[in-house]
Amino acid sequence: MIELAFFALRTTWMVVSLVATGAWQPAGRLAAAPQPAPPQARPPATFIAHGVKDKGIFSAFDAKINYSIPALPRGETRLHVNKKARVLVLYDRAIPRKTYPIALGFAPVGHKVRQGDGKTPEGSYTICEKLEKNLAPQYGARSLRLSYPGLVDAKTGLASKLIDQPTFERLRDAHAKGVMPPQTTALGGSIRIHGGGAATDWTLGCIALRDPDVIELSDRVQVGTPVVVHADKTPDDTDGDGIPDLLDVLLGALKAAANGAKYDGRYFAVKYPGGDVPDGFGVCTDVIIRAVRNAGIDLQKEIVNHIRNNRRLYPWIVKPDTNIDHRRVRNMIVYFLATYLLLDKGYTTANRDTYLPGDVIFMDTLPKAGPDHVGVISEERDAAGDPLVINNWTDGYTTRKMALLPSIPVTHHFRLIRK
Ligand SMILES: [Ca+2]
Repeated sequence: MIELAFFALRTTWMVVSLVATGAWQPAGRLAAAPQPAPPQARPPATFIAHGVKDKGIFSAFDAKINYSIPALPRGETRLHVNKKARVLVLYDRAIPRKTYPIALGFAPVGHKVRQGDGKTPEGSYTICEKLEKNLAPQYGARSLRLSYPGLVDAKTGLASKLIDQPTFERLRDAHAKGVMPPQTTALGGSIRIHGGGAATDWTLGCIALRDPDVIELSDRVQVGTPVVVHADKTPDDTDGDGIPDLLDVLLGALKAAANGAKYDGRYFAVKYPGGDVPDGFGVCTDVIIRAVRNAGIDLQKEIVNHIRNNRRLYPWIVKPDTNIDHRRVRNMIVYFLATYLLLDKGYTTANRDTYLPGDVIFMDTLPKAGPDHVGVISEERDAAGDPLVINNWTDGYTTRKMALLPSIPVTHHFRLIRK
């Protein structure tokens, strides 16, 4: 195996230091109306530490996975809520950075139509008020009020005679001015993202988070931040668990590191499709295969099909082999170049902030011999500020985070966004 020779050489060459390393919405009711206290229940065990139930690999490690996110550029974030999956996704521009578990109202299915219906509105809104202190206790640690009723809601309410023309005009004018729309019409109001807990659907139509989550979230949004609430979809979510693919890859890599597979370059016969070497073993490419599989994408099948349909791109393959072809760096990089967004071909202190958790990098561990190693950028940085790389280095190592940058040259930096 080509990789065997490379890794054996790498072991001797390696001189770098490797650090293992309902809210309370009164739902249109008057604020003075009786308000139930938030439940005391804690999130059930099915919620993993980072928050959202992840459909994917190595579920035994779900509860151990957690990560925090840095401060994000002000005014660039946006939120997406998937009601069915009970997931809120925080984006920095187009890039998902974290998911949070949420709770909804007592009637969680369907768009909010009128006050008191217990539903959470679906549509495009913005945050129109942000409160950090002196909150009613049921809001928990923070309150981010949404611009409900929106213009679409107002038009629908007018058409169905829920509201009259003057009320419609007050709503319309508020949206034209970009101020908080009237909150006490028949359409309901006071719809917020707030704290208080996410274990069960307990609000009157708001979106409730755990307090530590809503504090982190509130620090990264402002009045005017867009919020899209969807009934049952998250964009770019191949496996439909509500977690965008890019974050699923990061979580998969973190779980692979928690699993700590021992480096083992042997040839394994594996099933096809969906094949994997035994959980306790793997090489560098298996980290990527497992991480991407956490998004519901089978790189074995993808690469095997790509080889079948593009033999000229793989002239070194005489006889395709579903057991091993997808596990070779040389083949994986051809597939990645044809499929995913290549951001750059080198790592420097100048571009390191473009290296985001979940990005996949190919490396040249033997000087100028070409890419022979691959890993996933982690959420953690070393003392020098360089991101640690989740990888399976070579014989004697296990899958783990390591300080490879900037010592090991990066040949290709990919983000797993399809071209
Ligand atoms: Ca997903």
